[in-house]
Amino acid sequence: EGVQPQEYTLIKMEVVSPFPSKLGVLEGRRVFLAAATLRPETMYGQTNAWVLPDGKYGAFEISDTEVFILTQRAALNLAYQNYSRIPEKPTCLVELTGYDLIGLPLRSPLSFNEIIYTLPMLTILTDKGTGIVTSVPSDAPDDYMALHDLKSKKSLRAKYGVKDEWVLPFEMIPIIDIPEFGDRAAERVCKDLKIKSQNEKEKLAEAKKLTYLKGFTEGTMVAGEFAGRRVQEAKPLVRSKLLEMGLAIIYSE
Ligand code: A2H
Repeated sequence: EGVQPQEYTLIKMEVVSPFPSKLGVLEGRRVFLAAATLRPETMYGQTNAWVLPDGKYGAFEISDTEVFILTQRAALNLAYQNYSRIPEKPTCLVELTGYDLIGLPLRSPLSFNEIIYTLPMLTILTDKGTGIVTSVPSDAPDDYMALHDLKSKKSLRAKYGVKDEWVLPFEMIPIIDIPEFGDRAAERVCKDLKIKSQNEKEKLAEAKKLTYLKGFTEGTMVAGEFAGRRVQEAKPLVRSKLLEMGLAIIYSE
């Protein structure tokens, strides 16, 4: 972690019932995967959620009716930020691993895809954010490569029990146009840098730097309510909208 606190937007990705047996005790409540993002303006282009298969997660009571699935560490941070049924004390209703979450269908705020699925990503850090990431392959190089890996490798899907229909129908959605990179910047930069898989960490860090900076300073929205506006303008507008509608919360660490 850096010296400066990082402020994320936590996107409430709602788990669609009926729940699988592992989540049976949660039936009757509203259950969300809580994904930490720095790019709320890209939420129109979500294609899936990411979890770490071997990661440890829990389902924590946020209020009388709402449950968040995230890491214990993030639940504790949230409890200190006043998101817990019992003040400053996260209550875990069921312990889970990433494997338990793979395949869960979700309804996520602003997403053009009405239902998206929870899929494995092998490079998720459990000591950052919530350990849950929402995937926008048009604009995030990590998301693009992880989805590309799953789409192109049947054996990878088989290894993690990923069904074809959770992955193959989901195409990139153009959200932001960047003069130098076009409207699917992550794909363009991954191809330019000849990145082969999600495991090429150094190249992906480079790709992230390129797309993140250019996207913010030179990007224009091409989809959603703020189409035609600069990314710099749209970002706080989309964020406020999500917060006001109760579809997201602020999370700092
Ligand atoms: B971002 P920073 Cl479109 N492990 O959201 C790995 N990656 C994580 C994570 C974790 N535990 N928690 C969050 N992230 C990802 C959207 C996005 C993101 C776009 C483009 C770039 C981008 C959709 N995925 O991030 O190290 C989340 O992905 C590149 C910087 O705290 C989150 O924002 O700066 C970002 O990394 C936070 O990373």
